[in-house]
Amino acid sequence: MNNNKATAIAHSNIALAKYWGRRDEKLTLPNQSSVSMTLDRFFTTTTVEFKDSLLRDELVLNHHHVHEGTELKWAIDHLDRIRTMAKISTHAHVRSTNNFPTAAGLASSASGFAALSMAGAKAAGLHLNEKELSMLARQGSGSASRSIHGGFVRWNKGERADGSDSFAEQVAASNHWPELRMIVNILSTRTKKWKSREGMANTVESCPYYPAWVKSAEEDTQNAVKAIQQRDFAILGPIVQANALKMHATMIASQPMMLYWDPLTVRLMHEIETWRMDEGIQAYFTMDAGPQVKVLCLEKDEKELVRRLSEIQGIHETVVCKNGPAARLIEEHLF
Ligand code: 2P0
Repeated sequence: MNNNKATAIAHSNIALAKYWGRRDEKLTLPNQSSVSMTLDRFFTTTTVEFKDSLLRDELVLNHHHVHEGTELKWAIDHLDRIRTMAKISTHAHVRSTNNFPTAAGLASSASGFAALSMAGAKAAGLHLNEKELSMLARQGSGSASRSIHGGFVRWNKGERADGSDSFAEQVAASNHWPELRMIVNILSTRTKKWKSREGMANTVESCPYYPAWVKSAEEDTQNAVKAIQQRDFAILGPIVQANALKMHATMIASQPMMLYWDPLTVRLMHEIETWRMDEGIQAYFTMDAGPQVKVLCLEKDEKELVRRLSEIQGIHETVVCKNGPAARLIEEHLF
């Protein structure tokens, strides 16, 4: 094989209207469409090399060799998908680094599987278009389907059983809304209690509100896309916050309950709500499968929000993100 080594960078994304629940576990087919904003400041860099001399796949994640566990299994499963598509059986050496904490609800699997898909496909000699890459990334991790693109991205749930219509598409470019900000507050860097796919399965199975969430989430995605395209913050903000709360309501009402929030998460929710209701600071919160609070706002309120957040004890780090670019191949390899 020639050119059997490739490196890609993919950015993480935060869903503005979220995905929670699969209709097909194996193919990662969601019960609802979702829409996200790709972030400029959080990304994964991954190098993949297929080598005849390797007896097994090797994974180095954030400078540590991974010898066992779910991360290794998921990476090998994904390499198997790539090998099947490329009709090869060669093992690979994979090195991947995140510039942010892994698995703490900051969408590391989104950027991780998007980067692995792009670098892996290229290293295996495949020539995939964006749609094919998105469908490949989706099978590694649902949200990764969205991290193939920059800007604002909708993942269409699709209808077909084989998943051929379930892929992500850009709905607005990364320069479409330069004033929009996502302020990411890292409250805890410990690994989340429930991996998303287990958590979703638990919700689908046990939450009595799940069907209502699915219906409502689909409408939220449609309305959020319209608001993004019209750059209408007064419409988008409330949809984003309410959508996150509805998703968390289904998590909390599952058996066993899944409460991803820390006390500080709840404190920030109160603060942001008060700042907006009482003082007119246009900010809305969203949380994923972890305690971190992400604040959606416009440039005009960014400085004041960052100042206020810096006065709250217990926040490890506050990172102001803008809309970020698409996944891409780069020439500098990690090894
Ligand atoms: C999202 N999340 O839309 C939702 C909101 C978390 C909460 O997608 O099981 O790592 O690999 O498909 O993509 C995180 O779950 O889950 C996620 P899998 P993924 O961003």
